[in-house]
Amino acid sequence: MAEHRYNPSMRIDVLTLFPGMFEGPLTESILQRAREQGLLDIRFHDLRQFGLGKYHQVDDAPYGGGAGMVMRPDVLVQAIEEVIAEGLEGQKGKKKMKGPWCIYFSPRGKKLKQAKAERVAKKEWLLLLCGHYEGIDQRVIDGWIDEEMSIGDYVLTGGELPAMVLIDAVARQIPGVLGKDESAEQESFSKALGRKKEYPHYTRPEDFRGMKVPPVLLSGNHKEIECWRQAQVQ
Ligand code: 4G1
Repeated sequence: MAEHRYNPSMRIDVLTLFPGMFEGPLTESILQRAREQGLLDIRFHDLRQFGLGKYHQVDDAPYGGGAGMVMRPDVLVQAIEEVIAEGLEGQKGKKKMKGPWCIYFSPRGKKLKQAKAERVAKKEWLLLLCGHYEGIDQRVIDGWIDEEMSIGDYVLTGGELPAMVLIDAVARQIPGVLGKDESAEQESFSKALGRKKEYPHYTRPEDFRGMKVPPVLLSGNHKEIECWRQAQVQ
């Protein structure tokens, strides 16, 4: 019997100089299962392949001087446009899809929060651009990027880890990616406690090296347990 369940899935194209960095985190556990189930279609594109000349140059010195290198706009836009064209090509015959929502990870972007992850999860196609060196030419951001996003205030070597953080946060919002139990837990969690902090967790054994589980959690009184947890997140 055909189960009556719609099958929303998300396509994510990642443009990066280091596609190998994504291998571990996205091929294990929940994300790998989601990819195998066809809920997540993630493709990596090596920016080096779009580089110029014999050495596939992707960066150049900054106008105005200063340290470091900047990623060239011609290389980046060539890559962006090819990836979009290829994606639209693959859609022929199927449902018409808008172009991707293009995100560039940068310390100048707005900070990623849960509400943002939930909004981004509603898109059906994301293009994630990972910067390196000092970043990318501003004209790419002005002309091709829909959203500049940061994961926090610290110095990183590139946008790959931020991209993985976003993929993880977004993927678990896609219906079917989490198991029934996991998503039920998530729902009751957000209903009862809002999107605040988590409460402390305990599991067996009840007494671990003299450290006891708070008695209220063993009481079986769901009202009181809820009350205790609520108090812990304030
Ligand atoms: C100035 C941090 C530079 C860094 C000030 C969070 C950081 C992308 C992020 C940098 C990056 C601060 C992020 C810095 C990031 C181009 C490639 C920029 C690496 C780059 C606070 C290096 N969230 N950093 N510059 O880290 O991409 O998304």
